[in-house]
Amino acid sequence: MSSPPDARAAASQFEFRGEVSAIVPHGNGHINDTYLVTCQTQGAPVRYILQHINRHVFRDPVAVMQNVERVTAHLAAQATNQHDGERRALQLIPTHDGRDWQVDAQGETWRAYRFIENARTYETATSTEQAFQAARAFGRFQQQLSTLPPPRLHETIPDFHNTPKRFAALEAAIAADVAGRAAVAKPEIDFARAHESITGILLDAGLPERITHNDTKFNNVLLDDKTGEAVCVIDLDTVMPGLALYDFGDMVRTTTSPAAEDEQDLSKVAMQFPMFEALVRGYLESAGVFLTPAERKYLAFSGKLITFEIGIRFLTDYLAGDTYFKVHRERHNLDRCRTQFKLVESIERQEEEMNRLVESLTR
Ligand code: ADP
Ligand code: GN1
Ligand code: MG
Repeated sequence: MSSPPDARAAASQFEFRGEVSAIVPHGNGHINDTYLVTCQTQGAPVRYILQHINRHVFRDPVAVMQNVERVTAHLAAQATNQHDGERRALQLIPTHDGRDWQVDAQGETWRAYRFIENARTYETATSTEQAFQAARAFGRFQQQLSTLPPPRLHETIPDFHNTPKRFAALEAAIAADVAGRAAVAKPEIDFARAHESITGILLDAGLPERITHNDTKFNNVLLDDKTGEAVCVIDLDTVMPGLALYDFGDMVRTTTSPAAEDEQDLSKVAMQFPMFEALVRGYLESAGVFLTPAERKYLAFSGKLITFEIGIRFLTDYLAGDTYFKVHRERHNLDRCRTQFKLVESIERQEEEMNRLVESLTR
């Protein structure tokens, strides 16, 4: 077993103001380790976010950080003349030797951001206004990055949203069944196989490549505590070339259902139509300026596809013995898979109506 990452040692390498007084784990991410760092200064305490990049998942942390440097700088440049500009883009804190990240003695990569105060993330959305805000912010994020100068961003995880490849990985995990779990997961495996035909639809639709976030979970946008406005899009490790619909699809997955991603009571999982409508309205308000007719046509479908895709990723990891996503209980990945597949069914039942709504809003 390797030792846990040493956050205290890592924190000592960054140009934080004042003395570090506390470092505590923060957030609910499945991949990286995030810490909230508090520093005592002569005035009010100052807070930072310190993150350790999971190099089992991100094989090239330097590529991740080069993308993050370019993306944060580009977004910050566009935020300068906006109200509240310094809260609108993540800001990296340099190390004592002037770098934007640090590699520690164990070869682990760390970075730090200014903590954006008076805002927070939520695991689930509770109002249409929240859904609207998130979608408009992720759409604006895509729009702002459409002017990022070359070169092309690194693909930090190749084929990240290649659903046919994700499906092939699932089949390989079923065949290997290394953890002896395929029998328990038979209903989910059957569900996945019954849906194989949808996996290639977006890739075959001839949609334009854009710069996309690729992890637009509702908990990856900070909402202002007072106004509820979306302040800042966070979690930039997977920003890379992709399809706009990967982002819209993941918003549908994480914003339209009132249930948590790992809810065990599946009766709580459902695609709520008013939330979908709010997402479409919010997204079109910002991304409407560049979306092509073909992209609009697949908005509803993308919700089904990305929900299915993350579902098969959870199922694959369950079968592989939980090596990718952090788990906190028995069958955690299977529970996550079940909520995704339940949501796919819910979307399927409403897909025609969702398409009609999109058509009426994009005419
Ligand atoms: P993960 O990849 O583990 O999901 P995130 O980058 O999303 O990591 O960060 C985890 C949580 O930390 C977020 O959900 C958010 O609540 C909080 N967070 C991250 N960055 C900031 C920041 N700059 N300011 C305030 N809160 C932040
Ligand atoms: C992971 O790191 P986090 O929790 O924001 C995953 C996403 C999944 C998500 C499912 C790099 O995101 O792709 O959609 O879990 N990130 C990576 O909740 O695999
Ligand atoms: Mg996150």
